[in-house]
Amino acid sequence: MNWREVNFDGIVGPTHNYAGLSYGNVASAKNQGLIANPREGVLQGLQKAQHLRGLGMMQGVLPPHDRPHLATLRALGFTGSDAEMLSAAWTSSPALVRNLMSSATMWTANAGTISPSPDTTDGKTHFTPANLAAMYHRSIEHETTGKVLQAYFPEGKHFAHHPALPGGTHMGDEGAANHNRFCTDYGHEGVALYVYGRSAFENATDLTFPGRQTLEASEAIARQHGLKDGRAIFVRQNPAAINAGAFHNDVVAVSNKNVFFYHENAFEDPISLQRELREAAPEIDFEFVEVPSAKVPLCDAVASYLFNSQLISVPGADKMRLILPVEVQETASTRAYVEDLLASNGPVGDADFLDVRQSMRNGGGPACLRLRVALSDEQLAAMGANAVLDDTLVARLQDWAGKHYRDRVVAEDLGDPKLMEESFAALDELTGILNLGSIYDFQK
Ligand code: SUG
Repeated sequence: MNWREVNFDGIVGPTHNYAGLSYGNVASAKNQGLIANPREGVLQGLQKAQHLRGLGMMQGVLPPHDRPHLATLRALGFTGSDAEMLSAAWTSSPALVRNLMSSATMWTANAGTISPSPDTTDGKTHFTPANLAAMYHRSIEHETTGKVLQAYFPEGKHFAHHPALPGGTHMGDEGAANHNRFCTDYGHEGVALYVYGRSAFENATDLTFPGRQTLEASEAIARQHGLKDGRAIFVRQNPAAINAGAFHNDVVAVSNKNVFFYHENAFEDPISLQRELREAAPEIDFEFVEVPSAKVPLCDAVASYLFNSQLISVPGADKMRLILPVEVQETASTRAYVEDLLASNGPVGDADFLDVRQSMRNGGGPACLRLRVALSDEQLAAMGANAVLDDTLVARLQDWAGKHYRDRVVAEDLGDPKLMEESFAALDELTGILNLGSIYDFQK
């Protein structure tokens, strides 16, 4: 049976803006207050997806969530019509509204953790939406994410769904951004590497920025997904990397199949980690590409997002390919490193540099924008919704964005009921295009 890894990219939402909401995320803080262009953002995302399709990859999309999040407004005691609630909230706390208007659901690497069926004891693919408890604006995502994932991958013979972990920041879980799956091929049994920032019940005095993911949360995910014995490894992210702005591990590391591409400072003891991985999965012929600080200082890795790239196996190609943000080309150390890497006759043979600047300014590179799902032919056929891109769907999405999206959103717009109405109209039409049914609160 044929297997492939499908990338599901988050569609940039109509309220995309730069509110500086993510403490510890260098780009989010630096770009607070910039004028955002949601229409350009959505088109940049679709262009990236088209680029991957052009290489022969299968590519899906995930919808933005409804913002403002009316359920949260109601839960916080606001009453009346949607517009009345928004206006009252804006008067009471513009900061609250900024959080409830965020388009952060575009970064679908944080949507959830997925354990493909070859790795689990019951032979099903397991999904847990991430609770994203560390950041208020993201903690409101998991319920809708769960609904979307269930619509795409119906519970039953092939797919099993779990609710997001309870327990707030103690059980902080940021999804696939802190999870790597190694394997020989997508349909073979893999080994999972969970990367956490701190322990739930200890005070991490070595962290200046939040360690969003806890060890206990990672263990709970592995447990509830029923991973096969000995096939889950847990490692702490180097506190130095978190303190330098690597708020998720995928800012300093990326993997595909047997290859692990990471910064020297991503983990405290990479040699032990390599040994552990080899011992856990002796059948996998691991290739570790460790990037030394002497060539790429950690600050350049964080600023350029060298590691927040997609490392992909293009059908028919001998070597893997990196999909990088253009910022890597614009940073001297990372540009030179990629040139050396391609010339080194290692596992990576090609690199493409793409413009996803609307997302990058909020700390979201190519890898943040996608959720990977390994699927067999049979599983692919069992999918619901209409979310795997073909030329027709891409054209419809481009038209849809052109029709509904603004090319300018600033902080003052976020309390404007007109932006809310436009956004809801866009999402209402999108659920029809993606054949999703009614998944949003405003559709009730
Ligand atoms: O959670 N930025 C996101 C970026 C997520 C990137 N994802 C991965 N690394 N996988 C975050 O910090 C900024 C929103 C703002 O400031 O308006 C934001 O939420």
